[in-house]
Amino acid sequence: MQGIIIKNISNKYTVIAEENKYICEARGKFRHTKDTPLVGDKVEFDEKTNIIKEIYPRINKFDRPPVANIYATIIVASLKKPDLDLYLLDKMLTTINNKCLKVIIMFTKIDLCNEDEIKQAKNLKKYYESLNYSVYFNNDAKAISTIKKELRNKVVTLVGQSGAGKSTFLNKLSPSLNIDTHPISDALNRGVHTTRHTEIYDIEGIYFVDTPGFSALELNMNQEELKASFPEFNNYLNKCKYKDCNHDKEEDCIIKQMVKEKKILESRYNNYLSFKKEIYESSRKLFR
Ligand SMILES: Nc1nc2c(ncn2[C@@H]2O[C@H](COP(=O)(O)OP(=O)(O)O)[C@@H](O)[C@H]2O)c(=O)[nH]1
Ligand SMILES: [Mg+2]
Ligand SMILES: [Zn+2]
Repeated sequence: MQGIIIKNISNKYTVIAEENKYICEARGKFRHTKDTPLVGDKVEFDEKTNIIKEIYPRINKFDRPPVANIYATIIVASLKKPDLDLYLLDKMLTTINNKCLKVIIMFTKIDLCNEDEIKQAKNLKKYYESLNYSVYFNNDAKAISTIKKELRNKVVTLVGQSGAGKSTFLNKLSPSLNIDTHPISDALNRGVHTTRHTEIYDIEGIYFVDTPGFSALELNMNQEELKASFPEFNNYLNKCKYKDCNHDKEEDCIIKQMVKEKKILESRYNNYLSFKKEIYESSRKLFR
């Protein structure tokens, strides 16, 4: 039988298959291959002995939290309360990089914006869409139904600052859920996250990974990977004076030129420079 692992507590795997749950174990061959099953894995198991026999090839694998096959990440970013933080948004995009097949940006609280801010938000939507991300506003009912259709039967994760509107979004997907939502002040006062096990919840046929660990944003990459995580740079591959241009202090850099011409968003470029510095500094720490 085929199923998806939705929970792992002390190597007792809860597998969901045709709406039923089975508590399975992995024995024998997985001990030798080091390749132990992960939450998110699609597996073949014996429904009589409850033994996992096979792990299907993964589309990706994350270490913290340990989870596999995340098809999409939904980034919830509020425009107000808390104010839009483009550094954080770009950092999340870079961290996710190309690991997921799909990235969705969900802007919230446009109802709290003034006219100028709405205009700016719409321009941002267009820009990020040009980078091949799906971008929606959370008050768009059509967006909710599109997302429901697109993510059906997929493993999905939801990230974003505390107070951004993640719980509110889940309630919109499935009104019967009734998850607690908190104004920011409350959210901040709820204390530190306690570590929990990773678990997947089926919400309207979408498998949401509940992942406290995903809030730790580490730029675990080298400078080349950083560059590659900015899709807008790829449009100008090899057009700088130096083939391995870092688009920083170099002269005749097409990327800097495009920022001047407003073809590349200045905030994106500045965030790129910040990430570049952060990666450089953490690598220096490593070798000290
Ligand atoms: N005005 C407005 N408030 C919202 C919106 N989305 C969420 N909120 C409010 O923002 C607060 C934080 O939302 P919540 O879903 O708990 O955020 P979470 O911490 O990301 O789960 C709550 O008081 C929500 O009612 C929105 O689109 N507009
Ligand atoms: Mg919440
Ligand atoms: Zn350059």
